[in-house]
Amino acid sequence: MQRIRFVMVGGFLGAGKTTALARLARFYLGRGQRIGLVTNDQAQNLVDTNTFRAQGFPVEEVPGACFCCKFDELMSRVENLREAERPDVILAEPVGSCTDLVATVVQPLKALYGGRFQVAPYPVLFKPSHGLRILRNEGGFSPKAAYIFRKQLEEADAILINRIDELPAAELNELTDLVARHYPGVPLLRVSAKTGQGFDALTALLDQEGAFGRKILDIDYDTYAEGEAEMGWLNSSVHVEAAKAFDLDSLLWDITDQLRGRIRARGAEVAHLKAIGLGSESFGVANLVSSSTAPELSLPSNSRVTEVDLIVNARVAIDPAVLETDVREVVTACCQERGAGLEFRQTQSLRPARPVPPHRYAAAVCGGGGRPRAARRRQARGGAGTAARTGGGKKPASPSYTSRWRRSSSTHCR
Ligand SMILES: Nc1nc2c(ncn2[C@@H]2O[C@H](COP(=O)(O)OP(=O)(O)OP(=O)(O)O)[C@@H](O)[C@H]2O)c(=O)[nH]1
Ligand SMILES: [Mg+2]
Repeated sequence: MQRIRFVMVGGFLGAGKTTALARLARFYLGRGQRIGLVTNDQAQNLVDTNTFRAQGFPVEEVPGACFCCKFDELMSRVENLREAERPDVILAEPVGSCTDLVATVVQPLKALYGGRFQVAPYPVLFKPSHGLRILRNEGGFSPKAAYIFRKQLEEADAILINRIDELPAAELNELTDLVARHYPGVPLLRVSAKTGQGFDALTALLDQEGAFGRKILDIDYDTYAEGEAEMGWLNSSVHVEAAKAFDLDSLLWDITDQLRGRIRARGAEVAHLKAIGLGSESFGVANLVSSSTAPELSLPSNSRVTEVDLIVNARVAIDPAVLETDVREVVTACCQERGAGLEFRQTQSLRPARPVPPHRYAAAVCGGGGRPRAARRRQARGGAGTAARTGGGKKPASPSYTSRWRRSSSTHCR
């Protein structure tokens, strides 16, 4: 049986993962390969799933927690895609606040499903709007959220500085130097998920075989969990109807822009705020990737509608109850301005729960299967069996639990 290529692209909230994966999906389709996409989120009703689906891509989603905590569900969604689409390539988008994916997703894939999947190198997109401030030590986010941002880059096989289509040359050069200094030896690509610049190099990198997906993090799950929990998370679905047609793009833009105003007035930082409007024959997407940048219509619908299903996803460093009030009030006001009635159908607002991955490999497995060397060594001594595979999210029971991770993180495959 031909093994399926598994391509996962990481990066912080709003870094450009969905945009990059849609571009990669088109690339693989153009090369005559079949594809399937898997999205992931802390809650139901994902803008990204609908964005992929509206573009005609086969997509499955894993809601409720990150891939690392839902590894078995990820595999069952991939199995659905395998049965329905017979894909050559699976493209996976993890939650942007998630890290430690090499130990909790890439390694289990190689160890437990190595006969079915070939895992591509794991690239991580660098988000300039927050990343520049974080690497300059100017803040941008709280220290704990910045910790997640840095850890995401630390486990990358390649770092992709995104948005080069709009970055001033001086900023791009500074970023290139900063990334090279903080992550020495890591391949660095400059790309634009929007225009496709740098994607020849990226697709060539993703085709490579070798010792990839092996950077097991030395990570403190307390800091990681606290950093994630600083984020207010909201997913809301709303049905909107009006007697007279209204411009869908202006509704989406107004919602993101007015929310930006409210959030800025509260002094809170936006990680990513996005809204999709799904009409019967058209769709549009608006995004806001930080409190200090302008909203953007990333996929304009160029249409007028009388009926639309709206999904709003917001990830903001703010109390989720406050975020929910703001979203409800702004969406209601924007719809009423257009003479439209609305019904909030489903809303979830939360702080992400502590990640508790069912599989965590403390050492890299070799190629497409087998057990980590550390586990083999312990078994040979009649020790703790598969001790190298541990529940990563559980609070360390003793200092030795953490130090075992740390010690074995440098274990290499033979
Ligand atoms: N100018 C520019 N905008 C980009 C680029 N890549 C992504 N964007 C924009 O950045 C915003 C966020 O992009 P997404 O692809 O949704 O980011 P994401 O990483 O999937 O976000 P989450 O799933 O929320 O973590 C959208 O408005 C995109 O159009 C790029 O290369 N250049
Ligand atoms: Mg996305």
